[in-house]
Amino acid sequence: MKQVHAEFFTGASAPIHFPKTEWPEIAFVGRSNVGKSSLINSIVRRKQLALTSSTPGKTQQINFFLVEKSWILVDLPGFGYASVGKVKRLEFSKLNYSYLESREQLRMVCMLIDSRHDPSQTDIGLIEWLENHHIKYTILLTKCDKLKAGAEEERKAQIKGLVQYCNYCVDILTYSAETGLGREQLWGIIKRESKEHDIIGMNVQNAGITVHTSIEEDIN
Ligand SMILES: Nc1nc2c(ncn2[C@@H]2O[C@H](COP(=O)(O)OP(=O)(O)OP(=O)(O)O)[C@@H](O)[C@H]2O)c(=O)[nH]1
Ligand SMILES: [Mg+2]
Repeated sequence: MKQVHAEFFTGASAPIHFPKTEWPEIAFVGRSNVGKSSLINSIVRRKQLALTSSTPGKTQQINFFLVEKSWILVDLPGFGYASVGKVKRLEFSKLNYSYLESREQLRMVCMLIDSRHDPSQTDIGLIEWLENHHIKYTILLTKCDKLKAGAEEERKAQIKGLVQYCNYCVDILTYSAETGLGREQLWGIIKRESKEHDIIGMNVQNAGITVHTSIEEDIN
């Protein structure tokens, strides 16, 4: 399988630091420790591109990773984890919402939910927020390798019921960053959603470099 080129592009702890680029972006949101950074690493087949930790609250700024010099994976801090303290928690959530509300190049959100548990109020609130803001999202049920056989389908059916009247849910995937379950499907969705807009063959200016986007190519 072709090696995926991915590199850290920049980090932002305030909206003023969001990069002024035009590459399409796919953002990863969800509760702290749900597996956002691990999932990003699994997509690009790297162990430590995005830093992960068993202690919640690892990602403390919005990190932008440029993939194949043509689109960006965006790793957001986790929502709603009490141990980082109330002030930090509010700071992260303000930063996250200002990114999600304002980012024109955002093509789709990957909304992560821990497959081992019922969706929390935070998860449901996020889905409602994305719906109200007309932002497309794919739900990824994470850590499926930790479930007993068959349980992932039960969880998927439960989430399907939850979003049955939703308009912006693109798909629901079971995922494991450990085994790679769901990776190929997610690639397909990301490719399609990134392509659906005005970027094919467009020259994108960034930091003095002209990049010819080539997402027609299979990025796997
Ligand atoms: N078994 C298993 N463990 C996982 C999986 N994905 C993540 N983990 C573990 O879950 C923990 C949290 O993963 P992270 O990727 O750091 O989670 P995060 O959502 O980025 O967390 P914050 O940055 O704190 O918001 C780490 O110990 C990972 O090794 C998975 O698919 N399977
Ligand atoms: Mg993280």
